[in-house]
Parts: sequence; structure tokens; C-alpha cells
Amino acid sequence: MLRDPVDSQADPSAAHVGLGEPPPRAVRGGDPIRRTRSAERALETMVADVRQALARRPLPELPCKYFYDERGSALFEEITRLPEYYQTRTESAILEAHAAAIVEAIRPRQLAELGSGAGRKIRSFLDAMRCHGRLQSVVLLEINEVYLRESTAALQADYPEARVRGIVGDFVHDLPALGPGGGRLLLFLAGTVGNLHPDELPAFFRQAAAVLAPGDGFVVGVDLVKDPARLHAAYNDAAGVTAEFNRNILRVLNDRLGADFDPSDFDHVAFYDPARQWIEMRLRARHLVKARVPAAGVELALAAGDEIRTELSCKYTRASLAARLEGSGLVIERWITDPECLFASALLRRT
Ligand code: AVJ
Repeated sequence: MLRDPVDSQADPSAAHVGLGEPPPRAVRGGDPIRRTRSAERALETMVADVRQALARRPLPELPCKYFYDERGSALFEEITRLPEYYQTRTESAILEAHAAAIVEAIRPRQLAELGSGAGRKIRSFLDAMRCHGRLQSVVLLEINEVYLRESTAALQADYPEARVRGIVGDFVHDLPALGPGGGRLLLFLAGTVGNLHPDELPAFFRQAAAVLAPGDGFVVGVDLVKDPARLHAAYNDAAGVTAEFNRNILRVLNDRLGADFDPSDFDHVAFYDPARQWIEMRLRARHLVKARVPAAGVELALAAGDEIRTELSCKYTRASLAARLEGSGLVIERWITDPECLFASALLRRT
């Protein structure tokens, strides 16, 4: 297969890995998947994350990245098809209509995505890049190696002219693994940016800017501040899928850390906090609950009504996002919304 000589020569994944790291296996014709150091230590990381989050007071937490085992990912897929959950279909429509113009503006040779790359959305961009004859490489950064392998293989099959590779890692710790930018369009879709605490955003954007060269683009999917009733409905669907998704995080702890949670001991709680402009998801103990997470050395005792916070999903306006971008080296170049202003695709440009 023909590979882009520039890209393979300066394989950006190799540069930032650090000493002591085994060389990337993503050599020509070899395994296109590489693990970051933090991915190699996924279980240790999870143990430390969970121990720290559950120790928070007054409100114990669990990191929302642990929702997405196989069952959790399937439940999220189901959420995206719910009538109340407008985000996925709204973003898809925006990108179908505007990906070509974004590609026109940035003229990238490489598409990089934070998250799965399994969806149709990335294909809107790939098709536009292919039209321009400039599609040279694709890099996916994804925490779940199984999904990463599937989406990498599927994209490689459908876009044989591109070099498609994957990095197992997460978007908070492993952005540097993407290597230096230049001709890069980075995607962070689905409103996942909302899962970061607003205070974490400036550092996140600075890190993203560091893997982009001046002129490179960054498309961020942003769920917008809107009628609280609409938000409430999206996280409290009538079919109860979001409730199952929420409780699933306990099953993940049971499976991976040997915890002994009974998910049916907990009620799903999701509410909009208008002052913070975020949705919070919590699990509320229905009665006295005692649970152990042996791998993390945690023994948890919750009284009836006690809660664990499992997710923040922050909502933004153009102005509130711009405020978080200040000093990052990224500016909003286009702000594209649907007619109802439910969701925005922000095209950020590296200055
Ligand atoms: C995929 C993170 C954007 O916050 O809306 C869906 C996850 N949580 N329902 C979101 C989710 C509850 C979703 N993100």
C-alpha cells in the first residue's frame, strides 16, 4: 500500500513517547495499533482513579470514562437513538452539511480523532478530504483497544489510500502521543468535551494546541445551554436507558476491580444545575448500602439517599467556550449550529 512519505518518515507517534517506552509497533505492514504508557497501566490507573474519586467528600465520585465497557458502549449507542437525546443526530446533520467547508478552510492532510472513529461523522470529513485528493493519514486516539482495532480496520478498508493507525490512550493524558501537528485537522466530537470540568478546559485546550501547528484546525462538538426541560429530558429518558447506562458503571467496577455493588440498590439521578450550566448524573442509594472495592482497598458505606456523582456534562455558549479558550493558542473560527441552536460544531484554529 502506498503511504504518505512525509507522514511515515516523521511518524509523529514516535517522537513523544519518552525514553524507556518500547518502540511503536505501527511499522509499515505491522500492527497499526500502539498503546501509550498510560494505556499499558490501565488497571493501575483505574484503581488509583477510583480510590481517589470515591474518597471525595461531601460527594463521592466515579470517573465517567469508566462507563464505556462493552455493555456501557452499547447502552450509549442506544441513548444516541432515543427521541429525547438530540445530540448525536444534531451533530451528524451539522457535519454532513459542513464537513466539506471545514476541510476547504483547513486543507488538512491528516485527520486525527479523539474518541472512537467508529461513527459516520468522521467519514464526512474523510470523504471531503478524499475529494480534494489530500487524504494522507488518519490517527485515532481511543481508550478501548477493541473498538480502536475495529474502527481502524474498517476505516483502512474503506480509505485504502490513507495510512490509518490507532493509539490506545485517553484524551486527558495522552494527547502528546499524537506528535507534532502540521496539516492536521483534529476532531473531538459528540459533546464529550462537556465531560471535562470547566476548570480543566484551559489545560486541555493548551495540550491540544501543542499537537497542532499554526493554521491547523480543531473541530469540537459542543452541547449548548438551552431550555432546562429539554436537557432534563435528554438525561432522564422515558425508556430508562440512561438510568441503565448510569448504573452500568457499578458493573464495570464489579468486573474489573472485583467490587460487590448491586446496581439495583441505586436510583438514577440526573439534573441540570443552571448556575454551573451543567448536567450532573448521580447514583442515589435506595437504602443503606455497603460495598467493597477490594482492588482499590475501598469500603464504602452509604446511607439511604446518599449519592455518588458519576458524570458532568457541561453545556456552553459561544462566549463561555471562548472564555475557556483564552490564552490557549486556539480561537473560534466558525461556530456552526443547527436551526434550533441545540448543538454547535466549533471550528477552532491554531493561531
Ligand atoms: C457522550 C459524553 C457527550 O454527556 O451527553 C449520555 C454521555 N451521558 N447520556 C453526554 C451521556 C448520559 C454523553 N457524552
